[in-house]
Amino acid sequence: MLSKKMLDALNNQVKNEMFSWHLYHSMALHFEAMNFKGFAAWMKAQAAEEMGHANKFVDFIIERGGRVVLPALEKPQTEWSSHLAAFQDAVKHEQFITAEINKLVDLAHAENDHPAHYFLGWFVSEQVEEEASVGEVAQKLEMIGASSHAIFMFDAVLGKRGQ
Ligand code: OFO
Repeated sequence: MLSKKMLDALNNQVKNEMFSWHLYHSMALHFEAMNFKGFAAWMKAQAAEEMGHANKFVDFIIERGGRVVLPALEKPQTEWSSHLAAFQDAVKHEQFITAEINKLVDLAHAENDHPAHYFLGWFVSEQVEEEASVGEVAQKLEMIGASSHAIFMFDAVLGKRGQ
């Protein structure tokens, strides 16, 4: 059985992961609007992963006998000044999510909740990968700078994600 504190914190993480989906979907639609199909496909794949994360939390809460309460989601940003600006926001967002996961781990420890602690281990590793993947794209965009030729080539590369 989950403690009330743990249940509320896990429900809050469902909200965080759903907002990640919302934000990355919004970025995908921004790229779609500019006809950068590769950037859009990359972000759609990222958004789909986020809904997968939210569902992992949902399933865990249900398995532990808790009640999932779906949240209202904040309206995400809809436009970015550049490809780099969008990915820099994604990096900041992943750093925020990492901090939230770390807080959950601390809470699981404080509540002596071993199943939650074990469950959250997957997310601790996943956040290393999440920060690395958005960080890698942001770093490459920094190197590309204002070269539109390179951006078009990179669009084709990013479109291969998940193929
Ligand atoms: Fe769910 O890892 Fe990104 O936000």
